[in-house]
Amino acid sequence: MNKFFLHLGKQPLANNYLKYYSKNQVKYNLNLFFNTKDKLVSISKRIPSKKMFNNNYPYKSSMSLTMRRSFLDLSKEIKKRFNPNLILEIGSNDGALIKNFDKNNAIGVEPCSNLAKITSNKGYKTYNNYWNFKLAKKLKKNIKKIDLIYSANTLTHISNLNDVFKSLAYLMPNDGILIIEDPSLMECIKKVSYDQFYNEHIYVFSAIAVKNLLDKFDLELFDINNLSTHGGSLRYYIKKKSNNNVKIKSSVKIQIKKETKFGLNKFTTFKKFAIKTINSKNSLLKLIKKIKLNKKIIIGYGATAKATTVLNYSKIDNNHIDFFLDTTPDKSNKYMPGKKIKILKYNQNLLKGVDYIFLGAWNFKNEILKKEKKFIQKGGKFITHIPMPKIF
Ligand code: DWN
Repeated sequence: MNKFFLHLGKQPLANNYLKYYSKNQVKYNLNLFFNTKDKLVSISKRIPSKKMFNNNYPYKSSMSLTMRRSFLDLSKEIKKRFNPNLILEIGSNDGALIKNFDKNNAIGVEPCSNLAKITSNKGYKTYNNYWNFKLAKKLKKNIKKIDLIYSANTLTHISNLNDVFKSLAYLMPNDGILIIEDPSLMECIKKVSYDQFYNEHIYVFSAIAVKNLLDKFDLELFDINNLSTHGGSLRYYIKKKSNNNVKIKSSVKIQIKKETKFGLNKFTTFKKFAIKTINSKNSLLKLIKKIKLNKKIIIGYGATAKATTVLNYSKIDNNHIDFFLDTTPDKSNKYMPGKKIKILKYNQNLLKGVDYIFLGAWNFKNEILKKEKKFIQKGGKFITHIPMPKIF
């Protein structure tokens, strides 16, 4: 049974950065639910994938040093630990992971054609498709053996999880390895990062929910790593239940025990999160309004999908934030979704005269603080809403 716990207002498509501001940009109700049976947390409104992931998806994983490093480290681990002949990445984006593999050893699947083009132009076989059973069948027919399947921040974007995991189990050989990586529900709740929810993020997974899903397809977890990326993520290592050659590590039991103790299997946890979220929204707006009373300049840093949720939910607009800075070329000179706040191409000179930076990309706080030492030395301050709104 799906139980409602939070309404995050009306939200535009989180990555729909418009060239010309329109106050009529389409918005959808963003409501969060907890399923008492399978323990999955999801949003209710499902937008057709084609509306979100098409030929002009702006987000590129390679835009941050943190993510480039994380993918490089993972590629080293995969080679050392599993030594696969062929890996398949679902949601290969701009190739931040597969570029660390030889062209003959890695294949991408990417529904956004602008991104798929990047990896195929570099010589990587890239299927410009959505992940589904039809594609899994095609791959099984065309490719001899895929030893390892990897997918980061992608499966949570696909509505039909039964089809997702059925397709994965079908394509995996008996000794195959599946690694998936997504924001951790426990970290999201702990940090009150309600901004992990937007129309693209249909689910935010816990290990408990992933285990329940895998059970249905005779798959099982054999290791879990906690990562600091995207505000705290989990990397799940999965095998077929019939494969007894891989040992199940204690990390699996430990994570599930931690999550159960924290209450991720209980609806009351999400009711408490909803109250904290409402308080966070109110105090962020109050904090920003107080700063503006003193005629100070606030800008945003990192025009993230997460920031779209925060701005539209907290009713923050161009009276509060002058502009956003972002390094992504496809976001430059466009407007934050749902808001008349312009995004400018990152240039350190644009920080002159700025008093406060609102951290849209709070998940890259360390990387950004390192880069903006000058701003800090000159007395510049940051605003964050994670875990609670504050200035630092
Ligand atoms: O799942 C998803 C995740 C992985 O990426 C997507 N559905 C969409 C996207 O979400 P996001 O926009 O919240 O992701 P990020 O990775 O937090 O976005 C960071 C943004 O900040 C990028 O647009 C790049 C920008 N940035 C910047 O301008 N300067 C980032 C850093 C580190 C910087 O120094």
